[in-house]
Amino acid sequence: MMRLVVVSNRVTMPERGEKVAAGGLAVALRSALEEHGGLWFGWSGATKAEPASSVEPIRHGKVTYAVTDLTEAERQSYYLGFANRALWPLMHYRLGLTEFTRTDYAGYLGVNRRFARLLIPLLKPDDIIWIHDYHLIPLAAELRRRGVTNRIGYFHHIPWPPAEVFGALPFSSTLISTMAAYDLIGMQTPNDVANLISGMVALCGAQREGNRVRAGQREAVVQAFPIGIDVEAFRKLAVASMRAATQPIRATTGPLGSRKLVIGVDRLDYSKGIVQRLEAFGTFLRNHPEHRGAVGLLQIAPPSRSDVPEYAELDRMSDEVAGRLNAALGEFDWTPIRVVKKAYSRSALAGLYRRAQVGLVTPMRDGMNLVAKEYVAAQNPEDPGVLILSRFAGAAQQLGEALIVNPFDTHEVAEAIRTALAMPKSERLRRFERLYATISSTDIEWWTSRYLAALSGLDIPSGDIVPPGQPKPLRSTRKSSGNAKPTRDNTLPHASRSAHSKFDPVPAKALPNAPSAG
Ligand code: GDG
Repeated sequence: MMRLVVVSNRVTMPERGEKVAAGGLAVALRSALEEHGGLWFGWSGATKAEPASSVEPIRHGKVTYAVTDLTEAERQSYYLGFANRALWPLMHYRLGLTEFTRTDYAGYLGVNRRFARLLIPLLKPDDIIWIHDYHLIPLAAELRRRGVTNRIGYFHHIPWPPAEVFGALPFSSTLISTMAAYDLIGMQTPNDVANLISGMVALCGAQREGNRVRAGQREAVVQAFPIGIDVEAFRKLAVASMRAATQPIRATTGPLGSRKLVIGVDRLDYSKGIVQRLEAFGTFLRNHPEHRGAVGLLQIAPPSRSDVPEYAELDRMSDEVAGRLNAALGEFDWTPIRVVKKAYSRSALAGLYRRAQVGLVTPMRDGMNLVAKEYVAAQNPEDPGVLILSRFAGAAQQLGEALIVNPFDTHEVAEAIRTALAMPKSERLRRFERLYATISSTDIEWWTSRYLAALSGLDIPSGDIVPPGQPKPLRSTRKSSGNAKPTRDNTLPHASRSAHSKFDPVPAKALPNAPSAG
């Protein structure tokens, strides 16, 4: 049985009493690690003066945790700078918000190099390595450069934009070429798969065949694995929360009585379209005054990344827009919009979703959007609410029975709110049943086991590595990862050592050193 090694930007450590959100991605990863016994490596979330040159693994049950602190300069350049001010807006198609500096890029590459150096002594020959998200794009190339031949997979949680957008990033060709160091690249949607593959072809001269893409001496399979949630656990949480009538539920059911509730739940992030959503709700009330006093919007928006200036601006803007609309449209006994900027328990969220007649999920761009799936999971199957979903959320590609809207079109969103509130029960039931069937059959356990089956089941060919400068058509010698049999029990089939040990490491020159800062 191969050991699983998960690498993510942040690692939540049970020993430190850090809580993992129930039903979240961290829980799914932790249970996959517990299933097989495994190692979880990443940033502790803390900073200290000197960079560490080694890590002390800590065992907790069947999982070993290995975390490192960052220096404050690394946190600024790698995390706040390149990851959150350059890659995050760029990947969400927001070129106008993308802030690139060479210092940040150097810091990003530097942390990825240090992660590689720290991880290598902890690796065993048969480990399969699963790296998560945009903070760690060049990590596989750094590991290959140092001779690591293990199977390495990557999952990209956010969108991947077209080459025209990604290509605006300085050093984009170099960065995108490092993706070929992975054996399997998981994306949220087929659209992201197409953008990444065509970006690799356009920006670094990669060759493609179907969902395989080759750059330099390496070949990666790129495939969509839409992430899911723990549907059953979330459904139970919603039922229990309503029964217990916790304080947030009492507050929305008690004094509001028969008033209807529209709910939005998002990290306070410009990709989520919160300001545009508030405007759309205002338009709905202006255009349909018969609903005034009868329905309210509750927007839960816990602050995130408040060290980044664009987030502070969003914080201010959302207060301003909600204040203006409430002043113009509210009554002495009715406030149309409530924006609460704090995190609630998952149980409270689940109960509020179930209480709300409409789930308003209108990101301007989103990798998947788990809130959309949580809203469906939490509904009362006998009297379900209606999901309004942005066509620019990855979830829209699976959840076609939602009311699909363009979040840039305030009028369209306003009309969807009206339609949702007026929707007959028979139609709500019909839509809900299909949505629920979809999220149940593609839940988080399905996602984890399907990805790991694909990564561990890849039949990686050998002996056809093309020397640089001598392109040769790709041969279909690799078994498509799409054929890998999904396993419900997360068993990792044991791939033969010879299958992957024949890979040549990426030559040392493939990933240039960090650009000089400044
Ligand atoms: C990234 C991608 C992709 C929100 N407020 C509270 C709270 N939340 C929870 C939600 C949900 C999670 O946070 C947010 O997940 P999303 O998927 O909506 O968005 P991101 O955080 O941007 O996640 C995204 C995801 O990765 C997974 O691949 O879907 O596209 O951007 O679970 O419920 N949880 C609690 N209190 C809150 O106030 N407890």
